[in-house]
Amino acid sequence: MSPMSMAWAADTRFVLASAQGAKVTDAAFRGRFLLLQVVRGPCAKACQDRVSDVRHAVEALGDLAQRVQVVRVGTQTGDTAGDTLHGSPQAIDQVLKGHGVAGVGPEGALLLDDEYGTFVERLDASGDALTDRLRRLLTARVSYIGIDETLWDYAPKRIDLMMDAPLDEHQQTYVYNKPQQIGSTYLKAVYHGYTDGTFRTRQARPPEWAHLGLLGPVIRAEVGDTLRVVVRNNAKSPYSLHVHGLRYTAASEGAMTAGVPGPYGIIPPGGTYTYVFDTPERAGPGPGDPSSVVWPYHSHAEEGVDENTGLVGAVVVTRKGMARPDGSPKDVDREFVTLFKIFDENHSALLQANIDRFTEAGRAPATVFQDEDDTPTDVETAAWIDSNLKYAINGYLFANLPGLDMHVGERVRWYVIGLGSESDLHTPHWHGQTVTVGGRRTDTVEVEPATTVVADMTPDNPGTWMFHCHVIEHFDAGMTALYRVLPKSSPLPVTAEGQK
Ligand SMILES: [Cu+2]
Repeated sequence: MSPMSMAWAADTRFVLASAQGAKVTDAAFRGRFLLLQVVRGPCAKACQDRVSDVRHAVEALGDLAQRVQVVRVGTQTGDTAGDTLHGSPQAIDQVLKGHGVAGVGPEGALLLDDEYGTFVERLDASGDALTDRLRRLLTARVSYIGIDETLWDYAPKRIDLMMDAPLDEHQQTYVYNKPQQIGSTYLKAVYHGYTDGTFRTRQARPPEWAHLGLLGPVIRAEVGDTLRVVVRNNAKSPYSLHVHGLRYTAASEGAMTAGVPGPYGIIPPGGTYTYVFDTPERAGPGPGDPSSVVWPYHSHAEEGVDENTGLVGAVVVTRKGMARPDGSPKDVDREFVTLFKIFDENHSALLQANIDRFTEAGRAPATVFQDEDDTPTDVETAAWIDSNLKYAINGYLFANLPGLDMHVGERVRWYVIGLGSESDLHTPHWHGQTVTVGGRRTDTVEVEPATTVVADMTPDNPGTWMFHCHVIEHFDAGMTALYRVLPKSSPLPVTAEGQK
C-alpha cells in the first residue's frame, strides 16, 4: 500500500474505531465497508433528511448491514446527529484529496472498502435505489489482480516449433540476444490473478488456461452482474485497469479526462484500488452474438505505452441465463482467448531497464540509447528498432505458445482480440477446420486494434494444425501458433503452467 492509501486506511480505521469505542486492529475490518458521509456546516433540514435517508437505506440491507459502518464527518459541532465526528474543513478535505476524491458536496456520501483503504463508489441514489446499489456493491463478484514486473520470454524454446527447426537469420532478429539486440527475454509489467486481498498468493493457472501467456486473468460476468476488481500496483510506474464494453463511472474508468472530478483509478506504485463494473444488457451478447462476448482490458495510465509494457487481458460476458456458476457459457466445452498484437518494446515503459539489463553498454544505437560515444548508421538503428517489435500471439513467437489442445466434437469457442498500432491489422487463420462468426462460415477472421471476434468451432479433423496471422510479414516475424485436435478418447496432453 502506498503511504497515501495507508494514511487513508489508518484514518478511516481510526474514525471507525473511535465511533465504536473499539481498538483498531486489522482483522476487525476484514470485509467491512465504510459509508462516509461528509456534512459541512450546520446540518439543516435537507442535510438531516439525507442523514436519515442513508440510515434507513443501510438498515434495509438486513444482515448485510453488519458489513457497513456509517460514519458522518462534520465540520460543525453541536448538531443533533450524535455519531458525527468532527474535524476542520481542511482536515476533511485533506483526507478526501489524499484519496484522489474531489467534488464531494454537502451531504456527499462515499463507499470505501476499509480492508484496503480504497474508494469504491460515490453514492448518489436515495431510498430503495440506494439500498439496491449498496446490496449490489457488497455482493459483487470480486477478483484480485496484481500488477507485477516480471521477466517474459517470447520464445522460450528458441526454435521455430511450427517447422521444428532452428531459427533462420531473419527470425533470430526477434529472439537471439546480441550486443545490440535484446533478444527474447524482456522485463515487463503484467496482470496476475491473486487468491485474495492480501495479495500474497498468486492464483494458479490451470492447464486449460496455460495458453493465455502474457495476458492477465480472464475476468468473467453474466449479464446483470456487478464486479468489484481490486488491483494492487506492485510495479514502479503508475498504471490502471481500463475495461472495454462494461458500464463504469469515471472513478472506474482507469483513465483521466480533463474537467472530470477524480478519482480516476490511476494507481500509483504501491497503491491499491477498487474498480466497480456493471454488466447491463448492452455489455453482453447482442441479438446476433453467440452466448458470450469478449472485451479487452488494459492499463490506460499512459495509453499505448502501458499495453506495450504488457498490461493486457480479457473480459468474457455471458448472456443472462446462459452462464455456469463461474460465469462461463453453458453451451461451450472449451474456450481459448488469443491476442494478436505486435508488442513494441521500443515503446515500453521498461525500455531503459531492458537496455541496461540485456545489452552491452555503449554498443547500441545512439538514437535510442542517447549514447554520445556511439554514432550508429541508419541501418543499425533500423535493425535495433525492428528487433524490438514482437509479432506475438499472447506474447509468444514462432509457435512457442502452449496449450491450444482440444478434442474432436467439442464445442470450442475462440475469443480473438487485436490491440496495438497501425501495423496491427491481423487476419488470424486456422488450418484444418472452419469456424462460424455471427452465422457466417470462414477459416480466417479480421482484427484491428481493440476489435474482437468470437469464433465457434466444432473440430472434426484430428491433428496438429497451424493457427497464424495470414499477413505475410507478420507470419514471417513469428505470429504463429499450433493447435492440437485429439481423438475423443485421448487424454489431453498435460501442459505446464507456463511462465506466469
Ligand atoms: Cu498480423
